[in-house]
Amino acid sequence: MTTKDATSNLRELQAQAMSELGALRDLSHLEEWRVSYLGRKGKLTQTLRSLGEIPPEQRREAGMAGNEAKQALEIAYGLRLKELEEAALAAKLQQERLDITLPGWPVLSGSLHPTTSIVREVCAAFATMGFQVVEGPEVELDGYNFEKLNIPKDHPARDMWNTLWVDHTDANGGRPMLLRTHTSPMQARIMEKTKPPVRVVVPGKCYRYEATDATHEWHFTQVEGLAVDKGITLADLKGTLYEFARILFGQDRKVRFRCDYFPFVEPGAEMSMDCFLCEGKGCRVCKHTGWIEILGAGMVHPKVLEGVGYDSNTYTGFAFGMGMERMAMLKHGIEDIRLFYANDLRFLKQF
Ligand code: 2NL
Repeated sequence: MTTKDATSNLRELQAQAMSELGALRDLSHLEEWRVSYLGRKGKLTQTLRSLGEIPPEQRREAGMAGNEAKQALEIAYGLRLKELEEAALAAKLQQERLDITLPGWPVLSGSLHPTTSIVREVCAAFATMGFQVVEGPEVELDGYNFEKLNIPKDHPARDMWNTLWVDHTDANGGRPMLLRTHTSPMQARIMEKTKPPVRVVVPGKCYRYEATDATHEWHFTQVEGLAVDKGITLADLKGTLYEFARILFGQDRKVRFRCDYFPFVEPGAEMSMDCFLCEGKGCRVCKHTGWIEILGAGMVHPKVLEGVGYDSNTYTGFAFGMGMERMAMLKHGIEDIRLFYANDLRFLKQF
């Protein structure tokens, strides 16, 4: 091979390589190109190696052309590599593009159980009239649930509360325990610990050993209230509970008190309000009477006051109690109390 032939071969090889390089479209083809020209067994490398066959004194021209070709291809390769890498990155970015103008996934939010909501509403209504909110134990002593509330053992009044007794008498000196049938025992506890004036409402779960139907549950939620001070009269009871009915069911409400019996009050009464739906004309909610019974109340029995250490000649008080599920049923038009604790989301999601 003459140096002239080798030189023209190298120029041709360089031109061919350059034109192929320009036509390449991606990095894997570029790598193939590099191996095929600049690799250890590549065309350029082999051609350069073959220059050794030319006698040394004639080699100069071909050697220069070889160096030129190698340098030119290496530089062109570097530039092309950078170009294709940038193009690949741009394509990847385009493909993985995040459209931040798309709306996000909605965050699912829960809601309060209807019992929780109504307890809060009722307590807030009494709080505006100066009542404190207090909670007490659900497992109670017979002494607080019954005896201190003027309901002695073996008295027929006990039949008003079918009681769930707890097999737990050893831990407290043999005194019988039960699941509280109302939240009144906490009020007795408060009176024992506090001097009048006392104004409290006590919300909480209560339990009765009863068959379940559309209007009765064996567990339910009650709010009871108590106010004791010098000079408290039945007028205070009526005014306070009237205001309560107006806060919860609307400013136009009327209320009606009729005698009722609860062993811990004297006199005792039940309070009704005119139907908030038909305004007294008669409808399904008020069972066509125009009136809805919402709570029981009365003046605290002197025996109850004496039992917690108050002087019943100095102090008087009123107390009241109401069922929260019943209140929520009225407000929302719920027809079956068993829906409250069935854990059916179709029911719960409506609140
Ligand atoms: C009802 C009736 C009532 C009371 C609860 C009470 C508590 C003490 C003293 C006197 Cl410590 N009374 N509570 C009084 C009258 C009625 O609830 O039908 N509740 C659903």
